[in-house]
Amino acid sequence: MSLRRTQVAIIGSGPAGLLLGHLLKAEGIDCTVLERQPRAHVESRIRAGVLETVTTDLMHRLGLDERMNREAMVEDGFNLADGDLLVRIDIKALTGKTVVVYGQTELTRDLIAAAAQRDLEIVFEASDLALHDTDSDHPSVTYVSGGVAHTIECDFIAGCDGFHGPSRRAIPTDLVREYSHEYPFGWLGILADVPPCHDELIYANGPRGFALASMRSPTRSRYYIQVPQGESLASWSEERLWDELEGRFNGISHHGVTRGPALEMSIAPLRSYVFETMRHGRLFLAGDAAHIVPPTGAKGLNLAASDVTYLADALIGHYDQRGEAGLLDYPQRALARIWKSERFSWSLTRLMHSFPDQAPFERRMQMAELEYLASSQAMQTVIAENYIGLPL
Ligand code: RFL
Ligand code: PHB
Repeated sequence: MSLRRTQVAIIGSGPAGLLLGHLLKAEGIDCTVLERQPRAHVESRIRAGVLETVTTDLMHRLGLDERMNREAMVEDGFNLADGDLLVRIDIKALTGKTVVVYGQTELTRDLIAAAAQRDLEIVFEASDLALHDTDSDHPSVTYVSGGVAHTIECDFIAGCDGFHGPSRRAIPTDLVREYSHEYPFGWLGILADVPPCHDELIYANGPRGFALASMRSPTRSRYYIQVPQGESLASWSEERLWDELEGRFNGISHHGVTRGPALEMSIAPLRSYVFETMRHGRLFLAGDAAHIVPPTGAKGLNLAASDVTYLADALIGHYDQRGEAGLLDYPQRALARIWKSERFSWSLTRLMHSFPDQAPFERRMQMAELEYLASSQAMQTVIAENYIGLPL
């Protein structure tokens, strides 16, 4: 049994936990990151690809942007398609800003690699983690590592443990409100070392549902297609998936789909979810622990980044003796941005997917909306300013 103290115990080494740990450490605040999975598992999870400036700004602020500056692909625009209609949203012309393609995997690797140099402790393979006395002045976290039981006493706990972690569940149910919406489909993704079919992302709808052509680099592609809820990966051979992608993108993309062996294939469910509140005493939730957006619109990781920007400000303010207002206001500040991103992700999901019970009228509404979008700069600006990320 080991007992020690830190100022902030951070649960989870996803983007939220890692960014928060580095932000606090840079201000001399002592913290420890506790992660259930092995390092190799965390570093190889394939997830997000598109980063807003809210996320890239954090990497600049931390001085951990060297590889990102070199390797990230700057995107001046992206495309929305339906059948043969391809509408380019020129985000740079419409907003003056851009997004970048830099995989969550790469961001995570950069943050983990820098931890040792900056004395940020990350305990991987921390099992049986439990939170204690979160509503008191002396919260603590217990876990098991290397067969030894550990207790960390702290001032604050940051629950950055994703949708399935224990932090959210440590808040009494009579104090919370959950808002949840499930979609009747998931995304089947494939990653392959083949050149992208188009220079910019294409989100496509059509009679066969949604498909997304994305990328990680000029030689690595990431594609997704809509599959029914509960679909098994076993029913999709690589061959079948490439056939489907060719059918979807060969007519509208500049270069056409290039096939190649899958580096990864997986299915992710789609849901919208918000947990209010994000604070209980000295426990604060951030990122997927408190909210989920469907990946249409690429907001999940970027919301984790905005949450921890607010939370780091609040904790730094507390330790700088600037008072508790930041900590008390944290949920309200974070949720204001979260709900707007929830709205955007939900509306883009609704516009771009085939719903099993969709009436012909609703399908025509999708087509009419995209045709209107094609001719209206005002509509394009609405999409563009949401895509680059609303101001902090
Ligand atoms: P994470 O990344 O889920 O990290 C949580 C961490 O907590 C650990 N954990 C525990 N640790 C200790 N004890 C326990 N009991 C624990 N239980 C869990 C987990 O092992 C994990 O390491 O949450 P975080 O940090 O909030 O980050 C959120 C993002 O990962 C997520 O929102 C994005 O990946 C969402 N997302 C996208 N977001 C974007 O901004 N742009 C995109 O282009 C984008 N594309 C995507 C996506 C998510 C996808 N999937 C798979 C859901 C594409 C897909 C397909
Ligand atoms: C990705 O490249 O993984 C990606 C891009 C855009 C999204 C979702 C995922 O909206």
